[in-house]
Amino acid sequence: MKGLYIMTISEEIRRLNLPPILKFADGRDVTAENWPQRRDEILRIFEEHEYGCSPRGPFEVTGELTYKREDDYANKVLTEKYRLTVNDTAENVSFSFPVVFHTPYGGRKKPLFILINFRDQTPDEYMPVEEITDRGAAVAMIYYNDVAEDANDDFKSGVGPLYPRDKYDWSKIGMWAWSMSRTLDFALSLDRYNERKIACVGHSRLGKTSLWCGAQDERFKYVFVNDSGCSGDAVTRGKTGERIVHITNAFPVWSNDKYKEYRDREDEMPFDQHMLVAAVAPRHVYGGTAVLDTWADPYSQYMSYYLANDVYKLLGMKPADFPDRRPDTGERFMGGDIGFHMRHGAHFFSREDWQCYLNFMEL
Ligand code: GTR
Repeated sequence: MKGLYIMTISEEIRRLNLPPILKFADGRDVTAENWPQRRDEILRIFEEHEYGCSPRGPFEVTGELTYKREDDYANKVLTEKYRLTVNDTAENVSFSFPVVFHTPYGGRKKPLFILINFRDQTPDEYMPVEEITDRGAAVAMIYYNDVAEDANDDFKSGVGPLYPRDKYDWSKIGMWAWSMSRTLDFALSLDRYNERKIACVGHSRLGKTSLWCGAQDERFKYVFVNDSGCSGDAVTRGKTGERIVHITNAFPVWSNDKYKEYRDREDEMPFDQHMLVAAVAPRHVYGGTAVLDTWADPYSQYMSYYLANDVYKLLGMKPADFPDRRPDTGERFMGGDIGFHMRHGAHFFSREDWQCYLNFMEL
C-alpha cells in the first residue's frame, strides 16, 4: 500500500540513536582511506559481542570425490559430491564434511554460489539447480547439520568439540560460516570458478550465517542475505517481531554468551546489524526480504542497507538508489553495488529471490 507510512526512513533511523558506521569507536571520522581499519574494527566487535571467535587456521582443505554424474540436467551439468577434510595446521585438528557441486559445462570459468542449506538433498526447494546452472553459474551446497547440529547441545556436535571454548567461543552461526569459507578454499583449488563472481548465500538463520561469512571473508565478492532478520541484517534497536530475548532463549547456541547480556538492553550495544552489512563493502551485498515476514521485520532490514549505502558513496562505488521511505511490496533496488528487494509473500527462499540474485550478478 503506497504512501500510508509517512515518516521518512532517515527520521525513523534518527530516533533509534544507532552507533554510526562512519565513526571509529574512539570518535575519529572514517574516510575512504581508513575504511579497511574501520571494517576490521567492526568485525572484531561482532566477534566479541555476538558471533564469537572462530579459528583462523591456516587450513589445508582436500576433497575426496564420493559421487560423480557427468550427464546431469540434460547433459548440461556436472554433479559431484566431495567429502572435504579440513586440516587446521595451527591447532593440529581435522574435520570432514560433505559438499555437493553442480557445475554447468562450457568454456569459461564459472561464477559460483556457495549455499548453506537446511536439507541434505539436491535439488531442493531452496536450491533450484537448473535455474542457476542455466544462467551459467555453479552452486555448491553444504548441509548445515553436517558441520554442527542445529541443537542446544553445548557445542558437542560436529566441528564443535575439536576446539577449546576458552579460546574459541564461536557460535553455531560462526561454525556454519566457517564451513562456507572452507568450501571456498577447496573450490578455488579446483581452478574452474571465476574469482570475481564468487557468492555466499543462505536463508533465515543461514542468511545470518551468509552475512557473517561474507562480511569476514573478502574472497566472497557477492554476499546474499535472504530473510535473515534478527541478529542478521535487521537493525535490532526498535525492531518488531523477533528480538534478542526471543532468539537467545530459543536458540542460545546461535550466538556467544556476551550477546545474551543485551536482552532488553539493545540500546547499550556498541553496535547494530547495519554495521555488519556495511562490513561487506567494498564488495557487493544484497538483502532479500518479504513483506509478510514480520518476525524478521523487512523495514528494519531495509534500514541496514539504507545506512550501509553511505559506505558505498564514501568509497566511490555505485550506491543504490534507495528512497528515503519504507519500501513498497515488490520493489527491487538493483542498480548499485549494494541491493535490496522486498517481495510479496512470506518467509521463504523463493525462485523469485534467486532470480534477483542472479540478475544482480548480471548472469
Ligand atoms: C526462527 C528464528 C529466526 C529465523 C528462522 C529460520 O525460528 O526465530 O531468527 O532464523 O527461525 O531460520 O527459519
